[in-house]
Amino acid sequence: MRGSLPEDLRDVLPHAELDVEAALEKVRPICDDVRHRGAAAVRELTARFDGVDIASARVPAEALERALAELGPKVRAALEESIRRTRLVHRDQRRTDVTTQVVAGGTVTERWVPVDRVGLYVPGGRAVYPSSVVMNVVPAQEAGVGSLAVASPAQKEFGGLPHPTILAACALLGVDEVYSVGGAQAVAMFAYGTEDCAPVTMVTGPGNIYVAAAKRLLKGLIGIDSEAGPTEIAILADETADPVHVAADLISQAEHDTIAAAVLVTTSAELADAVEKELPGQVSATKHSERITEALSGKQSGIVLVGSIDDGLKVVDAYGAEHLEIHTADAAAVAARVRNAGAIFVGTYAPVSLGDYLAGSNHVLPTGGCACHSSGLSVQSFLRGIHVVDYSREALAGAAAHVSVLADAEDLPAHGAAIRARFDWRVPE
Ligand code: HSO
Ligand code: ZN
Repeated sequence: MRGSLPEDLRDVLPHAELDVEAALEKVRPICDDVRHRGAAAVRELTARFDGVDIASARVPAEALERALAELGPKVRAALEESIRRTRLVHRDQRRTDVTTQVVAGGTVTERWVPVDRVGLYVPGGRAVYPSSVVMNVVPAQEAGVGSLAVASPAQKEFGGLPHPTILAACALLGVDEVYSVGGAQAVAMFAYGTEDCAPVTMVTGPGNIYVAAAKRLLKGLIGIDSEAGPTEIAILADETADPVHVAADLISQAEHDTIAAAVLVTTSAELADAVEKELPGQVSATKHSERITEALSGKQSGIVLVGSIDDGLKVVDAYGAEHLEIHTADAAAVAARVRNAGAIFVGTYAPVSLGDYLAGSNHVLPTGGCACHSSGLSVQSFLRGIHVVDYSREALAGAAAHVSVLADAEDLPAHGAAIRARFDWRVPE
């Protein structure tokens, strides 16, 4: 697909759509069942959906130790380096409390407090991503969350345990509370708690449409991160871009899903031609070529030719991609002008694959245009900023008249009275 810049930018670059609303009806009875029957419901639902009989949902400590002992040394070294770099970046995201002296004797402090307990969902099946365990656990730990549990679907081929690489990643991160439960029932188990699992205050992590629906349904009772949709890569490029790198990066994210979006926005018709020529060879040489071909030919993927980098920036800002790569002359300066993206990758040596595993950045990012209003997962996601108000008698006296006036203006006289009660029921001079 090719096109030039249309009038209404919202019509360009359609995002893949997930009908989470439709899944809500299926998920509601599952969540209710877990709410009312606890662990027994979790066990039955696991037998029904995953075809495995689990005596207990809790993964024993020995299974975690065994998975770590059996993890290949190269994967272990790579995961350790990923954890180290991700920790470096997220440690710098910690917040310090700030106290503002509003008037003499009157301060407001913003105190940053981590949520008490987090449940992290890790998908099973086709998407076994130990890297996502790192990207969810590290920010929670660096935020100071005291209690962290992981749930991942029971796998028949692993005797009802989650995938061993997931278990090994948990062990490397020091997470010892792991459950072999997947789907909506895992989110419900976290939200309501069962005999096996204490309730959590927040659930994060990607999952299929039923996991997303359960998170939407139970939001409010629990906090959630943003709903993860199919992955997206947009590349803004000019004639200086290398078509081999551009094609490889489009393919790398198309590899995730048949409905993944890969979009090239370029000022150069020559580059567009070269990328189109380059793609088939690279696609057929790679393992998941069928999935990738479907993703690249879907209506959510394509090439947009623009007349200038300014127009290109308008397009990528309207799109708000989960991942945005900049392959242009003076890429850093162009990147600095981008307003909407989940994460920005500057120049040819910062591909999205680096960010997926080892840049130190987080790969849990807003999709479906949510980058226009939301951020990726970070330490901040697990913190609450609590205002602590501390006023002396004199400082309150100085505010009393204004409070009374505003309270009366809102027809809430008891608000003003609560102040006057401290000053013999009069507004202090
Ligand atoms: N690109 C994915 C994350 C991921 N890639 C995990 C590889 N493993 C969504 O940001
Ligand atoms: Zn990826």
